[in-house]
Amino acid sequence: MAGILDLINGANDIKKVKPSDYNKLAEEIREFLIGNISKTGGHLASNLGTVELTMALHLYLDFPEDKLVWDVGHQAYTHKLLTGRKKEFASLRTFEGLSGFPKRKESACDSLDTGHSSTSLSAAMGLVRARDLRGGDEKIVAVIGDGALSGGMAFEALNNAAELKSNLIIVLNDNKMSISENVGGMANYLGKLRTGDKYINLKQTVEKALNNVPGIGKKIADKIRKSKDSLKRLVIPGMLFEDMGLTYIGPIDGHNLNELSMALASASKAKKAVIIHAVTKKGRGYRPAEKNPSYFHGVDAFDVKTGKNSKAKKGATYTDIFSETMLELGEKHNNLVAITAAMPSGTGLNKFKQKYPERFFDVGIAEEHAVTFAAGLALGGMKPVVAVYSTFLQRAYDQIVHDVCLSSLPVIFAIDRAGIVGNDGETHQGIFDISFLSHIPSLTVMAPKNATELKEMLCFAYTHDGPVAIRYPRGRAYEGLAEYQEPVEYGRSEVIYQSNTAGKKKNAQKNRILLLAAGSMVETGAQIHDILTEEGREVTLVNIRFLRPMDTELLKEMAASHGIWVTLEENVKRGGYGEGVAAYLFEQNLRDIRLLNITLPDQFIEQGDVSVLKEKFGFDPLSLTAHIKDFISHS
Ligand SMILES: Cc1ncc(C[n+]2csc(CCOP(=O)(O)OP(=O)(O)O)c2C)c(N)n1
Repeated sequence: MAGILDLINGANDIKKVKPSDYNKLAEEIREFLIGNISKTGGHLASNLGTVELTMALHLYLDFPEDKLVWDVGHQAYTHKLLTGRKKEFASLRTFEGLSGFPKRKESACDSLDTGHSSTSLSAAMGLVRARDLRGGDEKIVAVIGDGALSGGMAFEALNNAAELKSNLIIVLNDNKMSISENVGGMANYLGKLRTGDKYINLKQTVEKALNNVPGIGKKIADKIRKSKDSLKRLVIPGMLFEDMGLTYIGPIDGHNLNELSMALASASKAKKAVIIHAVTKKGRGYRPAEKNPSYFHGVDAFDVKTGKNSKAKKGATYTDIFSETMLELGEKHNNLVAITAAMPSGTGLNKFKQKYPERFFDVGIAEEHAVTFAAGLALGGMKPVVAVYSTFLQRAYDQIVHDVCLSSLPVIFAIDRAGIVGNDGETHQGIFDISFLSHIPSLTVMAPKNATELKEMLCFAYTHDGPVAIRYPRGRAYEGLAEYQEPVEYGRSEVIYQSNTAGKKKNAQKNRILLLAAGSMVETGAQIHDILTEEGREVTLVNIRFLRPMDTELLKEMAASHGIWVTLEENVKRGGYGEGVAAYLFEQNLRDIRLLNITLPDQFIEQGDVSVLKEKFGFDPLSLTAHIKDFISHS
């Protein structure tokens, strides 16, 4: 039997649905989301929490003329459904499939490409100013979660939004959760608002009660109505937003379409920025997700009945190795402290948090603050480890340069998800960090070839007097090459396979191949080495270990014996290790050496399984070997 959701095949179709069917529609949307995400994986809990909110917004707005800006964008699945993308859900987060985030090229109803947190208010402010300059009349709404509101950019935008003299609606989707429990003073403040009485209703109740008091009552009610502020202060604590110059409506029930619609209607009348504080439940309507919203924030495919992940775990990940090593280091050194920007579980710091709660800091979605906070901790005698995903560290570039490296402070950056991360797509790939880190003076940048080496590098970093960044990829930690494990020595690369150079013909040097591989590419380099040596070529494989400083001593040595150099790294070309080697060869006037830089292309990399993407870019060992042979025969 056709359902209500079947009536919705394009933007604004929800307006054809009878109000008496709204609840049924919400139910069908939840069923659809649970069924689909259980097969494709994706962000479940956040999307289950925003069903009614999205419906209310779609009833209020006209697409694509009006603009709806989602913060982070992981909770926009219902928005996708209500704008005619239902059929594409089977391909969610797969290569060339439906994106897990808003994408302008996917739909005219998506007004901003997102994935990183706390950008919505700034972008919406820009849209408002542009509308006003153009003399337009479109509605502009930003939806921001309580977690995203902990990010610095959101505060900067709120500060700026207070100056607005035209309408901007900010829907604060407050579910008490970031990925994990939300933290910090703003979260506490929202908690107070949530548990306080509703302002709108209470104001009306107080006025009504006073009006009923014979004689003096009406006078007091009039007076209170005129001095709105004092009544607000009387009924809810703080009034932080109002004091800043924004209008605050709420808290309202974010699952109640009536309340949401009324709030939107009254917010639309204000010629300023209005915050609608909507309280929602993460995971709403699916018991396992309601019980464990953190786990169901982003999930792989799962069994709907049990909520259990249907894929078996395949051995330790780099995150697991980091997590274990932090426990060991924490036990040995009581000045070791750990910092996360709202990702205790994703970065593997959960165990450290449990064992050393006083030495663990979750600062909220605040990467810039996390880095400068680490600088302060280091100045105070601590050894801080900032555990962060490569893509989110992009936020804190200036803090790394200005606050940590300028003073050469001993801060350790544990950079997870470096390289291609897969299904989250362009916004989440960790493909720029070698470029934006390896030119910073005083910073040491490393990449481990396997699980053991990550541990060794973390131990080395603890002893090093200066900032150290260690980048490692998402997923399974490589266990191979375990027999090749020289101690980590500052600035020194590791020769894994040395080609035989004894008693060879004069011309041998010219054709001898040097593979200079970084991090995850050492495993690939070993496979390429095996194929090429099998074919009778002479190949040396070096695990470069240090992206900065470059081991020029080794390069100098290799220049005398190897005529073909191939660099391998999981980073874009510009600013990568390979370019550094090219500059070295140029500076040393080593023009006879033929150099091939294998990198990811200089472009944003779309979503897809890591293996699919690597194949697309010819990053698998067979394609790379063919590429190298082609280079040799044409250079
Ligand atoms: C700059 C940045 N840091 C970290 C993340 C990872 N991240 C994705 S969603 C999320 C939590 C967002 O919480 P909230 O805004 O409350 O949304 P909810 O999922 O609770 O609806 C985090 C930390 C990110 N997307 N961007």
